[in-house]
Amino acid sequence: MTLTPVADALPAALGGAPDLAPLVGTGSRSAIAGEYLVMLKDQAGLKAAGVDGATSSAQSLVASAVERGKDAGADVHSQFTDALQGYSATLTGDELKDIREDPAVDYVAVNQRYSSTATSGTQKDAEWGLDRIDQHSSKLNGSYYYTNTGKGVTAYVVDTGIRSTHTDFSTTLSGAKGKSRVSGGTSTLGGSDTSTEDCEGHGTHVAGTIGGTTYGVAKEVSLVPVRVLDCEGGSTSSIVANGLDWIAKHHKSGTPAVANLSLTNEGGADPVVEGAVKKLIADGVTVVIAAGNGDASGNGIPACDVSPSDVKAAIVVGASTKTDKKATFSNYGDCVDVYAPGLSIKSTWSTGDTRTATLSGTSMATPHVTGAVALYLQNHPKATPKQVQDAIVGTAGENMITKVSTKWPRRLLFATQKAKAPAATTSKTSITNGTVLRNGSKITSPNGLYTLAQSGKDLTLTKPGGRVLWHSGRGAAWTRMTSTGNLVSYNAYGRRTWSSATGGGAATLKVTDQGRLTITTNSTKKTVWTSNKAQKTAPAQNISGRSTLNAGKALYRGGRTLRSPNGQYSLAFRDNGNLTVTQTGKGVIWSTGAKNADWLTLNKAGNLTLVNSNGTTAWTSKTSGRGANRLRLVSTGKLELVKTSTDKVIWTAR
Ligand SMILES: [Ca+2]
Ligand SMILES: [Ca+2]
Repeated sequence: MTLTPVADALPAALGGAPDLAPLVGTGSRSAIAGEYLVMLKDQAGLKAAGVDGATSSAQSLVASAVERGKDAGADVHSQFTDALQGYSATLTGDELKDIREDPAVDYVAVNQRYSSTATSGTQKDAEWGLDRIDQHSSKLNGSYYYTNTGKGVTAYVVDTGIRSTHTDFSTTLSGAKGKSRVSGGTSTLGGSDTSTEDCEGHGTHVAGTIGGTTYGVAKEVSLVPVRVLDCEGGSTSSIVANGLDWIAKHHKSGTPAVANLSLTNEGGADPVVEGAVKKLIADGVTVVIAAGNGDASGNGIPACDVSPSDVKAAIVVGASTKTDKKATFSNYGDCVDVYAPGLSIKSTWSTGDTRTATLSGTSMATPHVTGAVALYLQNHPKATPKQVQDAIVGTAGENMITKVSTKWPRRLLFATQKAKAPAATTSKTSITNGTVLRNGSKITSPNGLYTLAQSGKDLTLTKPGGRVLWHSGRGAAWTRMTSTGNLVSYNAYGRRTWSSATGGGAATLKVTDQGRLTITTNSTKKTVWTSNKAQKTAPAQNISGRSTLNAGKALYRGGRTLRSPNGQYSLAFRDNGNLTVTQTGKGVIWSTGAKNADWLTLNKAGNLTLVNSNGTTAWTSKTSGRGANRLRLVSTGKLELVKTSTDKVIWTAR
């Protein structure tokens, strides 16, 4: 992206209202509606504006600015950290205003053009289907932004054939005439009808949405026609199965490929076609299938009731409208992995090399997903069909589609693939701004009693013995403290799965000695969020005395142990909650049995107790008021409570 012309056009007079960063380029004829470049001040400017961390690296300054932009609602596309510092984003009017109030922002420029040589770009005047799948917000901005083009990926179009000479398959991204990206293929219609050209139109339309230069999601994908539908769009199970079989033979193992099946058999189960689909998936080809267009009167029915959309290992696609509703005709239900635009979709047509047609159907939704799969496979060429399906489902916007019962999946395709986990925290006890807790890692309270762990299942706070005090309940790949003080869990594709819903400034997450998570602002040290009720404060852990525990001190469950002076015996409060005396070579010689407790302490009253962090006592020596002030493990293996002033033994464990 070239930014230099923008910087030249920066007279101070262009500044908006006081305290708003200038907005430039609004009058340009090549302006892309809703797309902006947010440029940051240089270090001197940041210092003058009193921005926190003004002397940080360009990377971290840009990362914080991006985070603030995202918090304002920006769909961020790319970041610049070299010659210029800033990022590009899709913004609504309100989001733009919020971002212009950021003191770190130097100016905001309207995005005006894209490089034709780059593999990423922004298509102006994109069809609404393309426009919709590059953004989370339902408010369309007229453009389609892409980071990939599907180059090197093969898309098999199992359909009526493809008009290979259509210009949308041969025009390059820079607008020049190139070689058609439609090549090879087969017809399994039988007899003398061996052409892979399209005498119906449907296949050309579908291929255009997958990979046309203007109408396509993946603008440089290779398109291979597998003609199984005749000039009237009809076929049979054996013709379709033969087509799928041909793909399995044609496909080179280990090369990225996807098959588009914008076809359905509303008669129900079809073991022949379903078997061929499963075989193709087992062969490593991702299969994307239309959910189907409802019953005879055009009302959607469960996709699990029709074939082959009942194949779970395939990615099954329902159709959505411009306002994110399920299209009336679209099938729905458990078998629908994702919805994609499928109403009034304009694409290439078979009756001429520049002809187009506008059609509706799950047939039109499916190629949007196939195109998105090609974009994904370009970055992950070795991904299995299962991994591809997980990525498409994981990236899609959850619960976006209305007019579908909330008991069914309601995801909307999101075609941009961009998430990368940020740096992991190096702290053992806290998470600060910009750092994350990754899957499989943990932080612990300073006293060592409480642990916060990130797993694929969720974020979980536990006490010794793995007993859960709190959990987020949402699966995540990592959890991050944002620059504005919001603790957010993300799935592996960068989609938010949970947040503390806090914010307002930099903050720190800690696991406290009282067994709770707290988010405290860095500036005022105010606690803005806690996970659960605080536990009782544990007595300090016994750190002196190799074989003794003094009154007021504690041994933590799973923590430090005592050893007899001769080293033959040890006292441990084990992970499973059992207080035991063990003799070397012989094993356990005394125990309390498993107790629901977190620490062992000799309290001020002289009573040895096992205490639960919720405050209840799980076990006691029943020696209150008898003056015991020290527990000792002697060389005979006896555990004794003594009164140190007289050395009188008050109690002995048996
Ligand atoms: Ca858009
Ligand atoms: Ca599926």
